[in-house]
Amino acid sequence: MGIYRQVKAIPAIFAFSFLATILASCGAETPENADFADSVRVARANNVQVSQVWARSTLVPGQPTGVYLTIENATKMDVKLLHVRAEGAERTEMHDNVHTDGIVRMVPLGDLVVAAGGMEQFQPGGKHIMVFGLPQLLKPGMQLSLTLTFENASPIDVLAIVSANMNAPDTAGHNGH
Ligand SMILES: [Cu+2]
Repeated sequence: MGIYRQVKAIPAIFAFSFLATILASCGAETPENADFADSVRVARANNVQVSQVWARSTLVPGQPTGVYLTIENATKMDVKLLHVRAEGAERTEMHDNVHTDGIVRMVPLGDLVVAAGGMEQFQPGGKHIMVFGLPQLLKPGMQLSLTLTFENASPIDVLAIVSANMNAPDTAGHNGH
């Protein structure tokens, strides 16, 4: 009898976490007085660290937007970033901006190697992650769940903070003031 009750409880837990995931993907707004630094997730997995994670706000649902972040690789091996998934988005692509004869073109990046002991940055005007088909508006202060998948390191989940600015919010990646 006791065992039956325990078994029955498991689907309820799954259902709850599934619901929580859906709510998170809707970009729940952070309280206005929340310290930005507190809401920046700095994730570590195998000494690969992701920081300065933010997304450009949108004016229309479904409008493609850019996501930016910094990856630091403190391991002794190169790691290869294969994909960045944004929760709820139709798809994401990694792009680089290439300047040729005064013209800037976006070119797809198949993957991105972060050298052993090195760092790579996605930032406005350079490499960026394009997110397509997000059903919700991204308003400043919202959060967007991202999952980074590597060829030879554990996946990393981070939350991007939505900002209307052209640069990372001032406090991104800082601890305290
Ligand atoms: Cu692009």
